[in-house]
Amino acid sequence: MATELTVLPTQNLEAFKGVKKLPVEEYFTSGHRTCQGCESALVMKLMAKAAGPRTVILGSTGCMYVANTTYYSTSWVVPWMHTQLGSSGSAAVGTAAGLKALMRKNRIKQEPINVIAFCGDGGGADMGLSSISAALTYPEYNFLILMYDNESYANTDIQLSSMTPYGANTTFSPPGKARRILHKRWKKNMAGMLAAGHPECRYVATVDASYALEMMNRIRKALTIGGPTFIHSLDPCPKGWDYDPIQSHDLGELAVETGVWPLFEIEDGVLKFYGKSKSIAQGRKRKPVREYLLRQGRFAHFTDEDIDYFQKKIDLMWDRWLIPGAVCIEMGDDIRKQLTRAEQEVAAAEAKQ
Ligand SMILES: Cc1ncc(C[n+]2csc(CCOP(=O)(O)OP(=O)(O)O)c2C)c(N)n1
Ligand code: SF4
Repeated sequence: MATELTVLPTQNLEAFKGVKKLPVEEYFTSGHRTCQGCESALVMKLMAKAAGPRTVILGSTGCMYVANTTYYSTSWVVPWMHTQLGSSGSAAVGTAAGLKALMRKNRIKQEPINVIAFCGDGGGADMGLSSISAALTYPEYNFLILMYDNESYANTDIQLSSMTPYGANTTFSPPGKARRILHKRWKKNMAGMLAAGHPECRYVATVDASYALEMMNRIRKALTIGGPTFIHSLDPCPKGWDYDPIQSHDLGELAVETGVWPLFEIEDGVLKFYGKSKSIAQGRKRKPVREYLLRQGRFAHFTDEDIDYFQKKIDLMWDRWLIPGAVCIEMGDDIRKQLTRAEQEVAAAEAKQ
């Protein structure tokens, strides 16, 4: 007889205590054809290691599909399925619902199985945004959507996406004589937007594979918390960002140290910075963005004026946003006054006691 299952339990994936204590098993292994120094491939490897063997992975079209899975060969050791560009959200819900139905009908063993759907920034922040948004409204299914962000449509030769940084040289925005900067839009705030707009989503985080342990532990936390969850990773891409592959790790660190990429997690509506971003939020000096930008060929056409503009935008985020990286809203004067009044009232009440 069929057994009723409402919300499936999740695996209890405790945080890894240190790199020396990591399991040796790999679930995304050799044989893929990504570029040397590809951080997105590293994200796949760390993600699979963090999730462990009882995991189903769904991959949206992009470098991490095309370069990792050729007919009759794959680097995935766990079950894996390709899904259309823009469908990571629907694939995640469909798979989680399918597993639940099979367990309810006793067609497969009842056990917690991780469902992870990944997508690139083109497939996630552009084409697949509506499907991800819809997926994050289903509290009854456990899944993680991971958006690996190499800041372009890398697989089809580095086209501009809504995650491409201001001014970058892409095949859609080459610097020219008439217009040095062709792409003038600022990068979309994906993690903050999804966290703010989806009350059923219990966990949202930003990660960076240069901080591998911290990244894996964010994945483990998302999978343990359960329900619909979302993680956004920033991935240096030697081909699209135009640098020597040996620099990938350094660039990942520089993105955080310059404040360009704040590391944070939002668990049940509570936001915390972590890693180096925590110390930056507490006052640690940020490195100049110049150090990050000028190591990448895609910004080689930048003048001092362009670098200053970029720096000012990053400063604005840290100085004026309600929460740097997450909530791009400033408090209006009225709210500020109200807060000051409330603080004064609390201080006065405390003084009376
Ligand atoms: C609907 C659709 N349009 C276009 C393509 C061609 N295409 C394949 S991969 C890709 C780029 C995907 O970019 P992104 O999601 O950022 O992943 P990345 O390639 O950067 O890893 C495109 C446009 C496709 N497969 N499907
Ligand atoms: S183009 Fe970029 S994302 Fe794609 S495989 Fe190469 S390094 Fe990785």
